[in-house]
Amino acid sequence: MFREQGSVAINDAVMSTTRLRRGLQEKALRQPVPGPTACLDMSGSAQKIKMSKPPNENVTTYKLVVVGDGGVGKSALTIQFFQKMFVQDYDPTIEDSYIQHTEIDGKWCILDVLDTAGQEEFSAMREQYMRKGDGFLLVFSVTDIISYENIKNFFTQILRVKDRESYPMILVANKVDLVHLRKVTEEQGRELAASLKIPYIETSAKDPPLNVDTAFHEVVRIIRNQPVEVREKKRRKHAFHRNKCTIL
Ligand SMILES: Nc1nc2c(ncn2[C@@H]2O[C@H](COP(=O)(O)OP(=O)(O)OP(=O)(O)O)[C@@H](O)[C@H]2O)c(=O)[nH]1
Ligand SMILES: [Mg+2]
Repeated sequence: MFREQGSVAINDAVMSTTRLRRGLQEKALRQPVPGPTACLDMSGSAQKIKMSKPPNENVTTYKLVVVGDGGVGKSALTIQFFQKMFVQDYDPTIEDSYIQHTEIDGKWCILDVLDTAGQEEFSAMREQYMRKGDGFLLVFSVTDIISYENIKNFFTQILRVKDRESYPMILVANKVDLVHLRKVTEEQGRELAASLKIPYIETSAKDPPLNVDTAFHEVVRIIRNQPVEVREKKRRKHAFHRNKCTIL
């Protein structure tokens, strides 16, 4: 169903990475947005480096939120996507956010990704981040049947918070490299996705990564493919909140 992108940006500009771990807020890491970005074109037999246009100021920002139970690999996927490395250690997240310019299907955009806490003790924060998301990655681990069963709770909570019957989301079955520990089959994953009417993808955050970029890019595609009236309604709602004045 999914293909890896033919063109993979290898030098995307990480504008800022804010990490909030165990109550400690590290200083935001800021790097200047470089000029033309080199892209490694993996399509065809020969690999070639091509230069893409630098992003202009009018690029759209997509706020993506990664949700799912604790330990399913939300941070590993997010860090693999942004920093191209696999984090072996488990350090439970409170809330981490990453921002990056990137090119998806030939169009530049800003990806603002929120990596959330899966641990139950932080569940009170869920509604707040759900309100902010334009699209969601619902992650479970194929080695953890409970995380698979809990996906429905995340799904219904998002729809309730958004007051919508559907919303841009993708079901992500992570840790598929752990073949011998697998408890949830691909068929079960696809069944769940079909029942929720959202796309399904199998990933591994471990090196070599599988479908990690595709999972994030796919959510952006779903957001971009929303009917115009849904996007317009959202734009008007934002404008209303921006322009709202208080009568004293
Ligand atoms: N083999 C394998 N291990 C993974 C994969 N993804 C994550 N892990 C490991 O699983 C453990 C938990 O991963 P995290 O990414 O920290 O899990 P999380 O979902 O962010 O957990 P919380 O922050 O508590 O919500 C870590 O030891 C990771 O190295 C994967 O695709 N394959
Ligand atoms: Mg985490």
